[in-house]
Amino acid sequence: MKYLYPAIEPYREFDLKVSELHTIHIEESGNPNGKPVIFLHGGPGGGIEPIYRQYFNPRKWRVIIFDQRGCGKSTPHAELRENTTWDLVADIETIRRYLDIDKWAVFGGSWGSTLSLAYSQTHPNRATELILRGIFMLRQIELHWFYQEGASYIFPDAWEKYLEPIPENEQGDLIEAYYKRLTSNDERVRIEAAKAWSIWEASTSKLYQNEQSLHHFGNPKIAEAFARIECHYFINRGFFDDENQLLNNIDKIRHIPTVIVQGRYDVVCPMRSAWDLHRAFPEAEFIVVPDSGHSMTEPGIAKELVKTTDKFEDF
Ligand code: STX
Repeated sequence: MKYLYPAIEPYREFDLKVSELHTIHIEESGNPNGKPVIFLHGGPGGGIEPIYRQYFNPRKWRVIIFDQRGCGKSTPHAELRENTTWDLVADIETIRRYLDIDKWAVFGGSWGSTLSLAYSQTHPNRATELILRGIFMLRQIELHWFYQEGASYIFPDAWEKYLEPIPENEQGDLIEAYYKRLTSNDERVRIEAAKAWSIWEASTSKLYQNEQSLHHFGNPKIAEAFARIECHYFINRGFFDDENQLLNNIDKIRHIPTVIVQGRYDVVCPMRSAWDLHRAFPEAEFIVVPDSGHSMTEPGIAKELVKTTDKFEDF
């Protein structure tokens, strides 16, 4: 990956108890005295991947990444109780206070963009900048497109495999049908559904598919957290009061320097949402990458993201 910084290890890792039930895993990498940035991963339920550290100049940034509730090294694994958007927003503040940070840059793609918007709209004076990629606002049109009908026309081959665990008479509401299986007491049922759900997302994320990410989400533990947590958030409409909550509250964050990076051929989070955000937030720099899909590892997306973090690297 020619645009990314070299692979690094965290200089510190720790666990933080955030509720009676949940403990989250947090890592810091780069420069301990650098400019702080909080990295919000995707899914929800995707967990930390080491490559996330490589989007930041390690001499300049103090990179804070955590596994959101129930995924990665956070415990209990794949837990859905006490797991909502607003719990995660509260966790981000808990981490910030724990690390004695006043303000930080907020970086998030896909579900990470959803959470970045929810966090910054709740705490509008904590983000120095917002770097948002592959915009997802968890509206019904977005869920319907990817999990019910739309993306299916572009990836009919992968779609067949996504349909496999669901009998025809339940295919009218696939999120509902999946939720039933992902919350089953029968582990075999749960894991079969989790793998099919996760592989659908992995199969559609890049212009050129790669075996590695399919393999990653074929791992039963990783797939279980990803699919269960995503489906739980979607069944609950992201725990928003209103379908358009993130757009309706945009005025709360229009003072924050913001960059939006979007792949033109993003099939998971189609550009319609980035466009709606750009229209509502015209001050934000809007970068459309003409030859990219959804994944942050798409070369054109990686290049623009690193260019953006470089631009914001000084206090
Ligand atoms: N989910 C979009 C999302 O946040 C609807 C997402 N998609 N893939 C990912 O996240 C991983 C990068 C975690 C694979």
